[in-house]
Amino acid sequence: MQDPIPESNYMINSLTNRREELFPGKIIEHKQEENKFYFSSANEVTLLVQVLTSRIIRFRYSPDGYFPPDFSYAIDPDFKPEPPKVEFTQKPDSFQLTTELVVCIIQKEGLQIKILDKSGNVINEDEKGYHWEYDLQTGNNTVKMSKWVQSGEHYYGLGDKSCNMNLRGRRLQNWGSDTYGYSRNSDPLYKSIPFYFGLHQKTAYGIFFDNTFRTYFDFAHERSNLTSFWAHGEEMNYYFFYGPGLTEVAEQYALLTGRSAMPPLWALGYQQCKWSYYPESTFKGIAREFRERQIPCDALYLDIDYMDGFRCFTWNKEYFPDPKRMISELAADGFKTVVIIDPGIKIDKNYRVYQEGFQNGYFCRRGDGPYMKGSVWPGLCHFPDYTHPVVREWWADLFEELITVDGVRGVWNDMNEPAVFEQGTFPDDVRFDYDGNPCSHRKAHNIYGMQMARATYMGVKKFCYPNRPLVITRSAFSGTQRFSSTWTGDNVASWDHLWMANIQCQRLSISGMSFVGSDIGGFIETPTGELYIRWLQLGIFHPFCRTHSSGDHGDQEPWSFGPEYTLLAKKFIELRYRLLPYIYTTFWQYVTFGTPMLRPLTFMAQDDTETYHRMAEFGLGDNFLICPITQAEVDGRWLYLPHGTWYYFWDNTIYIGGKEVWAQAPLDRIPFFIRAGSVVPFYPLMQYVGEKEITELTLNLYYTEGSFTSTLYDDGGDGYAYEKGIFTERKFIVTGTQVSLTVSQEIKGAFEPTYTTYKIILHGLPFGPETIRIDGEPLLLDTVVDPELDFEPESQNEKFPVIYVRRDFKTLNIQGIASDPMLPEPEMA
Ligand code: MIG
Repeated sequence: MQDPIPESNYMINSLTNRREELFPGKIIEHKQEENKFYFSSANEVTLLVQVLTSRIIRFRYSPDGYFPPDFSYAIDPDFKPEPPKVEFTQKPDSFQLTTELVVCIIQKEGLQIKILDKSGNVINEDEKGYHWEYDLQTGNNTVKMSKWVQSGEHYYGLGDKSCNMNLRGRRLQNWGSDTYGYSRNSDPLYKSIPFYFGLHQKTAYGIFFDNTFRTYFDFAHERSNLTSFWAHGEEMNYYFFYGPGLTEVAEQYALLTGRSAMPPLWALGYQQCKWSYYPESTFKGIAREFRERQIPCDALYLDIDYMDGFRCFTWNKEYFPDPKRMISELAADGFKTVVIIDPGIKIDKNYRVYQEGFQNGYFCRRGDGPYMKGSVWPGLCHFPDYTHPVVREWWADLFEELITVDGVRGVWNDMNEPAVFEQGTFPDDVRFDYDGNPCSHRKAHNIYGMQMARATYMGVKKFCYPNRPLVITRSAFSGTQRFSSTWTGDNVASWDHLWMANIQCQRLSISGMSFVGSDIGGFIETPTGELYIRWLQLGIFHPFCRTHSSGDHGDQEPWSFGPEYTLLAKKFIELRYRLLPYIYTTFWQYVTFGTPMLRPLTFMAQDDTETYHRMAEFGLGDNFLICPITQAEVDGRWLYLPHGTWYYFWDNTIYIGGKEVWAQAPLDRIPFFIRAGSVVPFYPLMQYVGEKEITELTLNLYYTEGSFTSTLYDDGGDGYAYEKGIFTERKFIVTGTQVSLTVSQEIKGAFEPTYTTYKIILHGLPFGPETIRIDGEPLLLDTVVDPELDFEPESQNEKFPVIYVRRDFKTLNIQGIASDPMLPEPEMA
């Protein structure tokens, strides 16, 4: 059905299609139920303001005084905050709700909202505020919200967008789409995350518009002083989050929409994929090559050709005669096998999954009754209605054999926008259960992929137990992070796409989905060796690290580009494995606090307005700053270092941040900085997670003057004991002066790691160590030995002192004499 509203036109309707905009009248009634405040207008509009916490406020509007059942796929069912203290007051023209952190003013005439902080600064303010249009064709309201742009305001977020980080001046929409070979500014893409950040006067807030219809966001695009958002149905229902930090806003959003569980550690290793590796000899050949070349790798993927005629949950027995044997042989060599599963179920009377779905009514139906048909890889298919709880249970159980018999360890969900050949997606009239709130595709489209990933997660989790599951999905809605990791879809082997991969992953990370990566090297076409290496250098700093490409375009394994590039690929994948304990700790912070793992520069230095238009630089966790090279044939780049003192990882040059610096980065380096004062844990080199028992953990300590605290989380890397508190959180508090260095360790938790010793490598010490004490006991100087090279030859770290200490030490104290000529003077850049 054609929507008569020109999609590009919101506030200014075209004259021919003009519909009446409707507005609330004056508030004539109000009531309070605990933390819920209802305001009703003379024309029956009702506003429900629900104060969830001192910094999260929900606004829900009904045009006719009636609220449908309160149901959302996005909100984490475990989010049940204690209602906060709210003070309610009435003024002649307005009502006022005051929490510990914000003041919310509701205008009596028109219901406009204004939110201020406690110092009286306006954080967010409605222009027209809530208004709507009635659509005779669909019976839906187009629900709208308009807000003033504050002076100097910038906008970020919205999940999967390939445009510049800062969204001011743009109009974007959410309608999950299969966008093969998309480009910079293509919109919409695969995922729908209707959540944005506003930042002005160095203060941040966020808005999550919890509406699954096609949504639009206009950030001062149509009118330079207005930001608006609207949807083609359902309610105006949004959440306001107060920061004042951008990171705090991201954490509030993650509290509300939920957090991921800890992944199995192997899922943070390097993963290799291809459309497609088959038959068995090819697949195993790839595995053999990794081990022969000693390039670490944990997971190998089977794309659609492993199936029998693309029928989900079957095997092509010609290519893979004995999957169970093959997968267990690979497992013996440390490889986990991940398989793709699409939503389209082939219409085939002799196919069990089809039969079960057909007989039980599990497939989506057209408005007039018959099952919906659409063509995808297997030919004509029906599609499960994952919005029905019984269908999700059925779907989850379909994984039993793949996992418990065949030994598959992870599942990859694709085509779940949902994508249909020729038509793009389902027709609008297709019906969904929507967990007991029946609706059409207009409403269910954007959460279809999420509910598929959810059902898949239920199954993979159940059958992998006691191991942890891995699910990866292409489509997603807000909250999908509770079930799945994700990737950025069908990108292209081009420098521009490398640039985009950086922006998209950062943006997904601040939008609740940190477990994210791109197809390293590009999915479509073939990268040059140089592009592949530059991409891999970025990819090892993304939480999800996988090379994937389409088979029509040549080989794309780490060794596909010639010996010189193979060496470089090996070096960077090795670095990934050394960094695993740091990345795992960062993942735990994300799981526990909702903190984005990838942090845009502005999130690292919100007080520094220089950062507001920069986007290439990003943080991974608390202590790293990375900036990829996205240009051919360069030896380095200019980048902006946030304030503070930083070590250049490759040569330990010390840089002072708060300015642009040049990072020398020929093809064997990526600009990678470590914050002074950090303690960065390194694993010994492994070919896959769990290859060796770790008996000694390396801690790279980067001297700082003053004090800095780093975290190390450990829980053994799999299983669920961590949920019962069997993990350790270690804090290293580093305090340096010109002639001394103290490290205190605070340990929380009951997990016993396998390592009993730390090997501490001291970087940038400005003095020669004279005496060393560990918990008061002297440690003989001769324990200070030349370390073996712990990572890179060019770091000259054979000159750095190394100390071996027992794992659970409390205080390490090093006293020195200033400027030992034996040690290199830190070079200042
Ligand atoms: O129509 O399964 O994005 O990663 O290799 C293409 C084949 C279907 C799209 C995915 C891609 C995958 C491919 N799929």
